[in-house]
Amino acid sequence: MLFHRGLSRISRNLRGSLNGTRRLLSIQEQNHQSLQSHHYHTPTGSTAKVMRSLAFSKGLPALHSSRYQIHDQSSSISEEELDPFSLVADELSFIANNLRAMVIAEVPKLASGAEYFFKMGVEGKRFRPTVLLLMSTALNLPIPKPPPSNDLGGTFTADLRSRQQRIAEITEMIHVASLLHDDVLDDADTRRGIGSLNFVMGNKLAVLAGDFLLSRACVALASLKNTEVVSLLAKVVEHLVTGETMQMSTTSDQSMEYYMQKTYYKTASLISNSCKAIAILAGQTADVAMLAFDYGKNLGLAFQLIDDVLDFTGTSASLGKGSLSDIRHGIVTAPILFAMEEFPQLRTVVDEGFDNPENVDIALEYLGKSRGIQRTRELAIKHADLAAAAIDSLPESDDGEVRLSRRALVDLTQRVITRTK
Ligand code: GRG
Repeated sequence: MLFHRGLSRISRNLRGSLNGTRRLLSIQEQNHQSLQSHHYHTPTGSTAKVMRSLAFSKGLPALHSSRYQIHDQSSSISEEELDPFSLVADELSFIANNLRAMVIAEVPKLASGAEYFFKMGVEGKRFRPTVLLLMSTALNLPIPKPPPSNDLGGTFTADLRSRQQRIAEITEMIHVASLLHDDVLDDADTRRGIGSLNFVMGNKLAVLAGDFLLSRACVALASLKNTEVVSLLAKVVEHLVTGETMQMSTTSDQSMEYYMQKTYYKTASLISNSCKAIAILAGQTADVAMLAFDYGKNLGLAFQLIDDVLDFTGTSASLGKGSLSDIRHGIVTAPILFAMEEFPQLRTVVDEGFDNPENVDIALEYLGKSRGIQRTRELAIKHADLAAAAIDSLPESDDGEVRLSRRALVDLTQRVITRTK
């Protein structure tokens, strides 16, 4: 029902922007900067393929900063503004209600801990469910072999959307569980503009509430009866723990490669594997599933790289305006790692650690003289472009909703790199 309302909203939007005869979506490549490539251990086969196809068909090093235009035969008109979040607004509130229902617990204290970040007004940006719902529509393609309907206990298409919505719910629950545990580890006192759960109700309850959310996510996951999807999301939890541990282990191996691997585990694994799960539930081919994975992985990496810039700059462009929370916690991120490449003497400061506030000031001074912030932004743009390229490599579709959702996913890659909070 909600889905159908969502679809008619999409159709209305689409009629406005795609009305007329045959149209061609094309990429206007803008960014002509050659960016350094980094290798880290994720299944990057199709990303590499996408990069190669870009190189041959569109000419590297031009990376598409995804300024799309619709060519209406001879004329060319810019597309109207698209709000990815409003395309799935109805479904997002449906999911928010489901989440509140899923975290009801026997013991009142546990219930109030578990529901803490699902209450109205503290739901966060709902970035992950938005991506997953858009991906569900973007992959609404004919499939080679739909599973027999009795495997799922209902008709395939009607059930598919609710199974994909469940992935969005599970993903959000795992995300919130990890935030609760992260705040305990960081001894944080705020989250999403309110007191963090550990600050308000203590560490013990925050850990238990995180465990409880994780267990409810597991129950929901098991109900999907798809072992491949269960394996993907179980792996994500392992990645979250691995990433968090890599971040807290002070190591002399403060390299860009280590940082990107940690970032994949901590931030990008959840969204990339969830995107893949959406494709698998739809019965899509391995190639399509890998493109969905690549989109999520690169979007997640771009998201975190910008997060790391904003930690230094905040909403303004000037250094030191951010919360400086990472560096004060001794966490070395991309801007400092790039600055270290230009000023090797910065390594001594990094190796000493940042318990001494003077070291924070020295590091900021080097960072200001370096291209660290700029190179981090460039790397984020590179990953945002790879995410957009993964969407462009999906099998073509004439379906209006599919095309609009793909545009929205590409639009999100731009929002991620231009965001200021
Ligand atoms: C209990 C599953 C589980 C894991 C425990 C602590 C830990 C292991 C993992 C921490 C992973 C973590 C907190 C990664 C941070 C990812 C990140 C960038 C969060 C910020 O995401 P936003 O900005 O948050 O989307 P909102 O508040 O908008 O949802």
